[in-house]
Amino acid sequence: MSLIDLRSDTVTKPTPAMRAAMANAEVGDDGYSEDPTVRRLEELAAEMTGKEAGLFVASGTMGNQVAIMVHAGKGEEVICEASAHIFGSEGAAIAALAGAQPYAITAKHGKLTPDLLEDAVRPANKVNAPRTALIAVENTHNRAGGTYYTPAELDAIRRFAAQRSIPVHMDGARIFNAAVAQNVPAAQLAQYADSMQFCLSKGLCAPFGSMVVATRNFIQEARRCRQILGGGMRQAGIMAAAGIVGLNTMVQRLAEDHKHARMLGETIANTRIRIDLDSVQTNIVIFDVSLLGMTAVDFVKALQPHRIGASVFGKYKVRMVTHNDVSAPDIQYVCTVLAELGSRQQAAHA
Ligand code: TLP
Repeated sequence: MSLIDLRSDTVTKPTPAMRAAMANAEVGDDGYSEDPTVRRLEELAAEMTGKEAGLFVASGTMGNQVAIMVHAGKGEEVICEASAHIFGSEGAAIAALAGAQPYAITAKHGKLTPDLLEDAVRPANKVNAPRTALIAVENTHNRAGGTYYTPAELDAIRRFAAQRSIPVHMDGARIFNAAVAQNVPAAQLAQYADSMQFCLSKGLCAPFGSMVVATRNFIQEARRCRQILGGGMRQAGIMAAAGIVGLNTMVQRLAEDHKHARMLGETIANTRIRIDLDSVQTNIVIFDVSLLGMTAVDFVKALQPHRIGASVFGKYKVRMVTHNDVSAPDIQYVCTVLAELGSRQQAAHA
C-alpha cells in the first residue's frame, strides 16, 4: 500500500493534463525572451494577481530572494515575522544575497499588525540605525499553521507602510489557499503588496517553479537579480506549461484540501493531542504531541507503520499538509489512526 504523504503539498505529482501540456509545449530560448509558453505563464500570473508583470523563477525561495534583493541592500533591514520562511528557512539569504538584515517579530498566528510594526520601524533620522527597507508578510503563514491575512488586515499594514514610504513584499507561496479560503480573488490580497511571490509547485501541483509578480519596472530588476543567482532559463516552456495548467485548473479544488485539513484538526481536537483549531484555516495542520509523552520524532515514527507521512516541526510539533494526491477516504483513514494514537497514548499514561 502506498504512503499517504502529508509531509507537505510540495510532494504533489503533476496531473496527467500537466504532463500532456509539458510534452506538447511550444518552447524557445527564454534568455532571448523567446519562449512563448513562459511569456504566457508570466502574463497569466500577472493577470490573476492584478499586477503588471510576472517572472518565472525556479522556486519560492528564489522568488522571495530576488524580490528582497530588489527592495533591500546593505545597511538595510527587512521586517518579518519570527517564524517566517524568508527568515528561518531560506539559508539566511536576506543577509547572504541582499546584504540586508532581518528584524523578526513574533506575532500571533504569524500575522504582523501596525501595532507590532510601530516598534520595529527604525527612526529615519538616527545616524546609527539600520534603514527599514521592507515589510514582508507571509500569506498563508506556513509555521503558524496555514493562517491567512484578511484583506482588512493587509490594508492596515499597507496604510502603515505607505505612510512611512516602506514597500511591502508578500510571500504568497500559498496565496491561492488564502484566496479560496476567503472566497476572494488572489488579486484582492495581492493589491496590498508591492511585490509578491507565489508557488506553482505546492497545492497547484506543478513539478517546478514560482512566480514573482509586481510592476513592469520591478520585474525588470527582478529579472536581473534572477540572472545574478544563475536563474536565467532556456527552453523553460516545458515547465511553464505545467504552471499554466495549475493556474487554470487547480485553484478552486484547494477548497477540498481545506475541508480535509479541518477534518484532521477536528479529529485531533478530540484527543489529548493539542491543537489550536483557530489556526486550521487552509491546508496545514500543526499540532503538539507533548501530552502523549512523545516527541514529534516519536509520533512521526509511530505513524509510519500506518503508512502515513507527517513532518517534524519542532520538539513536540508535527505538521500535516493536505493536497491533491490525498483523497477523502485517505483522510478518513488518517482520522481513524489519529483518534486511535491519541487515545492509546492517553490510556498508557493514565
Ligand atoms: N515550504 C516548504 C518547505 O520549507 C520545504 C514546505 O514544505 O512547506 N515560502 C513559504 C511560506 C513556504 O512554505 C516555502 C516552502 C517557500 C516559501 C519556499 O519555496 P521553495 O521550497 O519552492 O523554495
